[in-house]
Amino acid sequence: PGDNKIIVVFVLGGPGSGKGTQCTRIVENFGFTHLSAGDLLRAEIKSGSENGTMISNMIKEGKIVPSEVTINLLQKAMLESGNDKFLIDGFPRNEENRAAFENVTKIEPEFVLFFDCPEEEMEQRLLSRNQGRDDDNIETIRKRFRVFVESSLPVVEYYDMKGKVRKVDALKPIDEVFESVKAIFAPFHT
Ligand code: UP5
Ligand code: MG
Repeated sequence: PGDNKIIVVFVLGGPGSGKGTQCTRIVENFGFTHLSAGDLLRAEIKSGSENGTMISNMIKEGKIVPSEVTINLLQKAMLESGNDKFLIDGFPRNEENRAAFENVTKIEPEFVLFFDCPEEEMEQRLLSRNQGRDDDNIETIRKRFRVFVESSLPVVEYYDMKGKVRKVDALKPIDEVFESVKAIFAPFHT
């Protein structure tokens, strides 16, 4: 911190592990801008863009949207924010997302915040969330879990090999999870 460098933290973890919930708390305490790739994609559907139908169909199937779509949305949001510290939540979700983001932006993440949570707990959380998300039904939830294990966990492993993963036990209550998160973000205190 201190110079003009852009700081990116990737926030990863299974569906319902608490990424969005904890990002909100981090923003309140550490001056980051929160960019949820899923929220940006859902906003793109609502805006009536030409990609909307394709994105909507992929989200309903728990599939990963082509990286150029997601990266465009992320880059636009980064520019519009005027900030230089970002929490990128729910991205990169596969090896192709990761490589494309690096190639296009030339940005390497500072670290990866990884929320570790058992599937049974995540399933309960998603089924009781009631925010009307098209993908919060048991069929789509099972597909999301599969894609997470097969495509997204390898990205976490890639960064773990580089010593960049900060793993948090996400099974605990929200306040206790945030205590662990706070310790990791202490160097960014403003
Ligand atoms: N909750 C949170 N923390 C809790 C705790 N410690 N104890 C008890 N309850 C807790 O939390 C989920 C629910 O659990 C909430 O009700 C919360 O109160 C409670 P939340 O913080 O929303 O969890 P989060 O990890 O953000 O769950 P989310 O469902 O958003 O994760 P996903 O990764 O599934 O969803 P995302 O929006 O990132 O992606 C959705 C879809 O978009 C993907 O499946 C994919 O199709 C597409 N997508 C792409 O294609 N590319 C991308 O780059 C990103 C998304
Ligand atoms: Mg989320």
